[in-house]
Amino acid sequence: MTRLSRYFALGALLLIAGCNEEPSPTAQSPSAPVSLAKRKVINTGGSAAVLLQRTNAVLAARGSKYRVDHAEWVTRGDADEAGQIVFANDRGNKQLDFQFVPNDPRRGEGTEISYLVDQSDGATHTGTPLTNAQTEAAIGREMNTWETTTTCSNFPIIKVADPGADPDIMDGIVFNDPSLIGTPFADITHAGWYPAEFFDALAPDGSQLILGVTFTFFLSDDGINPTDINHDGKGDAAFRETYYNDAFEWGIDTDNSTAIDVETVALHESGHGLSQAHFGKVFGTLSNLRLHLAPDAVMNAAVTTQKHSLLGSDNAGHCSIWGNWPNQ
Ligand SMILES: [Ca+2]
Ligand SMILES: [Ca+2]
Ligand SMILES: [Ca+2]
Ligand SMILES: [Ca+2]
Ligand SMILES: [Zn+2]
Repeated sequence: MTRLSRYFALGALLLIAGCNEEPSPTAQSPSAPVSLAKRKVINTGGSAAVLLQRTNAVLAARGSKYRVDHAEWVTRGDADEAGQIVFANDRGNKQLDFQFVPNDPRRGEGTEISYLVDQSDGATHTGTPLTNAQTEAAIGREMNTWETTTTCSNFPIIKVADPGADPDIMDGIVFNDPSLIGTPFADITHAGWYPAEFFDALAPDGSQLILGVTFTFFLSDDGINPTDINHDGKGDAAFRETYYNDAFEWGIDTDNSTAIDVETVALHESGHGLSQAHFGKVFGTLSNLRLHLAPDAVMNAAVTTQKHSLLGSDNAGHCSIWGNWPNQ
């Protein structure tokens, strides 16, 4: 079966299952991990805003000191939609940026930025599968790219070893399972590869569009507004989580025409992890039904060619955020 027809088939199955609260097993991504494939997904009506609001209700009920602000996702350049940013709360034109605070005691002090790879969800299952070792190595390379090839910042980006305990929370919300609501151990968590259902909770046909999504969580005293303990006019970031779509085929050092290149997408998502937003304009071209993005950047809202290096605007965006961070 070709890649395209497989997605149409998957889409048709999801359509059939759409009115059934508990889809039949045949509607699940056939190769998804069994433990996740059997799980019931909350009904968001395909709305990320609904998901985010539900998330904050759950966090409030648990007495958490953090809330989710927004989700940012990236699509493929041959999708008919570009990536989006969706907010939990409509703050009107007062939408805030969120940035980490250096030496924030609530994040354990220090001026390094930490990341973690959830090794139990690092394998892929569509097409030629990848092992966790392969995806974790690609993530290590792109984190190193952010650490070593950006100008005007020189802080360490350190890897926290996977402790074995559940390091991510958003899967617990999507699968409506408190036992999957873990504890963040790093500033940036690469939460792993998740089945189609996870991405269909974000957008209609999300599993056919979204390659990866990053959620931004902020620290809050009142459960609504972010704190700003360093008075920089930016909400204080708590942590971020990135999820990758296992319904696509993934590869190592691929050109994104068939298998999606892990390092390219992870480099983009870690840009969000490091507080950058999408960059550039998106143009639709009717002649070939492809998106065009300009200027070309890792932080474009859609993924086209393989990118293992940062481009000018990616570095400039990084500098605008991290230029005043205490360097070591
Ligand atoms: Ca794990
Ligand atoms: Ca989890
Ligand atoms: Ca995970
Ligand atoms: Ca702040
Ligand atoms: Zn993005």
